[in-house]
Amino acid sequence: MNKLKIYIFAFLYLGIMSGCSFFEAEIPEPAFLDLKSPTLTNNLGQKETHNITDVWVFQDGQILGIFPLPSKVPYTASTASTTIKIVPGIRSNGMQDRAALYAFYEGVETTVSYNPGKTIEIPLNFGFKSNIKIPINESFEFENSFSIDLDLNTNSKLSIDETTSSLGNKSAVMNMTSTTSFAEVASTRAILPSEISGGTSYFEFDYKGEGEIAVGVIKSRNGIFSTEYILFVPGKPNWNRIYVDITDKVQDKNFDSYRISLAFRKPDFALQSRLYIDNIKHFHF
Ligand SMILES: [Ca+2]
Ligand SMILES: [Ca+2]
Repeated sequence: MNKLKIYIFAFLYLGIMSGCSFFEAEIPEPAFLDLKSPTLTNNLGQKETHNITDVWVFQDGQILGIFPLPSKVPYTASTASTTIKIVPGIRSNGMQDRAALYAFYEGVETTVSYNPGKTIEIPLNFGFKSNIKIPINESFEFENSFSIDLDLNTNSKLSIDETTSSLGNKSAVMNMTSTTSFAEVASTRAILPSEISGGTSYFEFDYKGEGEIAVGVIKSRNGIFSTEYILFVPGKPNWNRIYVDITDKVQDKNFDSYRISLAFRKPDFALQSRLYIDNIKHFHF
């Protein structure tokens, strides 16, 4: 071992024995952002249901990280104040490992002072971006815009329900029995390629009940219809919101128009089951 190496080892050893105080002196004490449950309000000022699970936190344009809610986020600054931007995040297609910054929700931005050791609460009141399109927006309060019957069985249809809802007073229910164990509906609204500027496209809704809901896109091209299912969503006992990424299915615009299709399937073991849906929204730019 030569002399230089011995010096380096001695230096590191002293550093460890002294608790690395010469390193610690370089690290400023953090302050904290206290982030609690978020709210989501639409452009008419009405509360919306959401499933914002985490936030993407930026400080002066640099990402601090992705944090599950609620969280206490540490930050330091070399100036007396710093700009914090908080962007809502969701789990795309309901998958825990697919954290996505949600392009349709507006984040919050604020300037906070940097007081080491102190905690500042930032209320997370999110909204919708102003430049988004919402071609389908259905809470089943006044009508049912998923009334096209694709399965051709008149006994199965989505009907309005007033016993439960995630938003407002009503939802839609698919009642399934041994003779109606599968049902398929589509949106009355058809979306044209000319309506789409490009970029991300999502379909989201609240659901609960027993069975499975499949979400698909039904495209019309030269008078021929084709349906492609994207995601199969198992029912849950309590209301849950899911975000379905349909960007890949619609961005190439290889259709004259498309609708959203929903298929419902009864669990094999059940004689009868119900699946409820509410607050359906389809977003694109
Ligand atoms: Ca409703
Ligand atoms: Ca039917």
